[in-house]
Amino acid sequence: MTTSPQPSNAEIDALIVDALNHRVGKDERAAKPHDWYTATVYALRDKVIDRWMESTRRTYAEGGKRVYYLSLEFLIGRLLRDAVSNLDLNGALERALRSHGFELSQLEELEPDAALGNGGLGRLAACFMESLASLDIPAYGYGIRYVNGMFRQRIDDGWQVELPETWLSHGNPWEFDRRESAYRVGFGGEVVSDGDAVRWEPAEMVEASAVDTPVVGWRGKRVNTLRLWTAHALDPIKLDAFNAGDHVGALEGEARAASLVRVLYPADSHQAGQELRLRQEYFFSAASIQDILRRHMQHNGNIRTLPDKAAIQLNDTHPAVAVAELVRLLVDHHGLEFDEALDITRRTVAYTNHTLLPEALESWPLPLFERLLPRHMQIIYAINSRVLREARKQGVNDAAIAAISLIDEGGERRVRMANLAFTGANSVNGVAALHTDLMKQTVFHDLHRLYPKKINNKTNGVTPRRWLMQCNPGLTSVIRDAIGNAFLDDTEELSALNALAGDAELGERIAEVKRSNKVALAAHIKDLTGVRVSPDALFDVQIKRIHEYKRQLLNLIETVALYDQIRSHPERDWVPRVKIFAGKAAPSYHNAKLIIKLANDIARRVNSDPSVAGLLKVVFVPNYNVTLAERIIPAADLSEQISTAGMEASGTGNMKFALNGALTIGTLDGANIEIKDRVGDENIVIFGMTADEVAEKRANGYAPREVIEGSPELHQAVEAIASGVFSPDDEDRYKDLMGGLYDSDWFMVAADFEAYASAQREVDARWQDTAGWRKAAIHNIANVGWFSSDRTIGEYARDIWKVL
Ligand code: DL6
Repeated sequence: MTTSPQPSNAEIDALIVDALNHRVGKDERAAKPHDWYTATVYALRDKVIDRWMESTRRTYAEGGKRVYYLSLEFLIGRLLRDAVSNLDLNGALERALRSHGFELSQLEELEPDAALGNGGLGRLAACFMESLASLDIPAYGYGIRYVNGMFRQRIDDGWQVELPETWLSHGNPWEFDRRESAYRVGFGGEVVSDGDAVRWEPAEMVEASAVDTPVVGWRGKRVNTLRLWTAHALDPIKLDAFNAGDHVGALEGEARAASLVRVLYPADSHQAGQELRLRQEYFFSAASIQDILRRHMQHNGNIRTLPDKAAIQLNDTHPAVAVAELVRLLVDHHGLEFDEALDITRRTVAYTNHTLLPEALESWPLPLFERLLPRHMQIIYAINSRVLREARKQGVNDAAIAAISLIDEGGERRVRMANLAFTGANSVNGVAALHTDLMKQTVFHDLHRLYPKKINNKTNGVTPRRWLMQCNPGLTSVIRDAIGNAFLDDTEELSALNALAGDAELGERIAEVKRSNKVALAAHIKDLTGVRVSPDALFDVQIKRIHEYKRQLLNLIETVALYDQIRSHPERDWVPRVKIFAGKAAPSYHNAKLIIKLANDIARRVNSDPSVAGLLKVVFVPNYNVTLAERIIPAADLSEQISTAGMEASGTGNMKFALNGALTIGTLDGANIEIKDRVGDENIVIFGMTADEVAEKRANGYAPREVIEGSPELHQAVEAIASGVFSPDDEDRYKDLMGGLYDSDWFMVAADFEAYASAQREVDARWQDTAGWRKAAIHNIANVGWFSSDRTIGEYARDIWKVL
């Protein structure tokens, strides 16, 4: 690899001024801060482009295998700091901007968050893209360039209000419009027999055209491409209609195409169900597969070598239709026999599962699927008949055959996308050890018996560049002073800190950094919510999507119980706490929205009660996104990872907090288990039922009413909420929500309450032992280097893609 020399300060300065003058079109005196921001990105982009071209040339010259990561979501957040830091241009850029009266940090604030994802799944895709480039693996990410990404959340009188996110309103200097890389994508129509061959004649066509964003790896080693598709009508304006006075009808095709890329569906854990969603899934899958085949044929000329040159990873089932699309193109366009086409597809495609929640497993009504994608329906039937034939040959019983089938025949017939992805892939992976085991035992039980070698585990990871070095430069610098720089290139080198965990001076320095991060967060919270919080209190944080299985409700009920306890026993030595919540609820998820309102109602009451002043504050920080996470995580003391065991596939926030020195209070769920194994039992606070115990309790009849009534603390808190103590303006507001706990409590809030409350008191005791807490924080930082997405991607690369 050849690397371009680092530019001097003068060169960077000249690049920025040149970009300002010639690309933004502004004179230095007239330029506004946003113009300087845009010019800075352009200047930096030029440096990125050099390496991008170099990487592309090298990939072509080496002729190796490429990785293609298909994901409906890429939650990339801001890109400026990422690029500056990975190219090691912080110093030069800061000096150049200062000479014009700007701080880099000030310009960074002008960059909108690219919120092209809902949460964990989309953020994982973004971390993976960065790690792929950092590990020098030639890779493309494929997704959709949504005009409106994840909605902006405003809190009005405690309620979530959804507003459109307009991240493109000032243009996007990071992206490159590639109108020449365009493909046709069809919908509907019919399948026509043509001798031995069949031909799909779609009723409707749109054009997918590529918009590329460079993804810079650590130390600029490689720059890969994130290729997002946008949509156009083939005939953007029907002139005859326009001339005949039908001005709206003339533009209908373009509007219809634009609707495909207009919005990201804001539901992360239940399937959206609408036709537009299936259209989006097919649109981006079809464009991506065409692009992959075009590149393969251009450079290799032989379709049969595809599995040696391409590894296609499906991020959940959203791109599962790509299996049928690849088979279709191999058979209908490249003239292969069906079985060979399926074999090539299987050797090329792999699938990652991210959830076991039944409501999140995608399936489509068969009539809808058949109407929209008639040829793909035929192909799915053909795959299904082969899979079921194989199952019968192995003596699989009828119940298992029904579970394996790609078509759900129970009730309205539906196409099961997880079964399509499973049977069309050579590898099916879960995202944490427990999740992978549960996949084998539950949703894929019968498919796993038929294909016992497919399921494997790849525990998630996060990029340490964004989630340590960039978001927490203070901590990074203290660690460098303590153990040197090796951890910058291999996060597992953080383990050298273990030997220093008892070093009081190091503990003090890390605590100082934490405090200054808390001071900064406190100021931000004051700006956003008007609430004043003390940086000397324990910052207890639960930030993530609002979902009943993540159990923000357990945290809130315990907050109310704590509030009652402090008022009843003011004489006790309470640990001052700030309870920090943030997260978005899917707009149609009633209980999740009510939980946001409850957090805000509790906050209003607690924060205005002088009897707990200085001891308890509650804040709900609006509009949770990547940038907000980057501010909150470095300032957290306690990380709440309290999902019902067996329900959180992995979690990645849990890894980010531990890496920044927060202690976890958590259940034995998802990757918490692996975090516990690495940081050690004494450096994490684990409570509650295991996944097996949850399953057993559900199976054997669980009586939450008895549990609630048998626990005075819980009973009092639940009754206070139910009776309107926190909602005097509408006393019945939480009656049904609390009633649900008495009647069914599917998420085991009551069952885990006592254990959770006593775990919180254990946290208090640990916090009061300042030296012990600091030591535990250091052991957390030291032992979670394994959760780097570099390690995860290394495993995918070796075990699944075979590119390392
Ligand atoms: O694998 C990334 C992430 C996990 O860490 C979370 O535990 C899991 O909930 C999340 N899943 C989703 C929605 N899945 N679907 N479909 O975001 O994936």
